[in-house]
Amino acid sequence: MLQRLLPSRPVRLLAVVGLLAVLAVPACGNSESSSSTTLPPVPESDYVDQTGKAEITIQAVDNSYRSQYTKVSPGTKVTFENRGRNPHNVIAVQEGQFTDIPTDKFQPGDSGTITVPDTPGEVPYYCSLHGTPRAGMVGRLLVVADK
Ligand SMILES: [Cu+2]
Repeated sequence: MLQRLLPSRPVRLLAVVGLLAVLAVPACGNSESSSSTTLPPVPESDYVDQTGKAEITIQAVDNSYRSQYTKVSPGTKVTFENRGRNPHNVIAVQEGQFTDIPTDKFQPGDSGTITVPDTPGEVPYYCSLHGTPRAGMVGRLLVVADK
């Protein structure tokens, strides 16, 4: 009787340790994924005000956008001009907010036009050759409703 009970103790201990490990892993994974999708905030005073215009221009140089942060009205057409010596591109961080300007159409001297959404909000973009969605060659449009 005693010999049949003894082996079950270490087995039960292993089961408890295994359960704790399973519970701990998803908690770590969730906090990492949520922080990587949140962009650093940009104060509204950092934005160049270009509201009330149907069309504006933003330059891409090596390696940044000028202006980097631009406030626009809904539906504005934004023309990006590559004034640098290197190829660049303009990629929407949130896929589908506008049609990306690909590298093969944004060589030095090229320009491409996007239309910002009709709804107020932030429209972050970046150059995938010289940045990531969060850092490097990044820019942001702030769409604000007309008064
Ligand atoms: Cu670039």
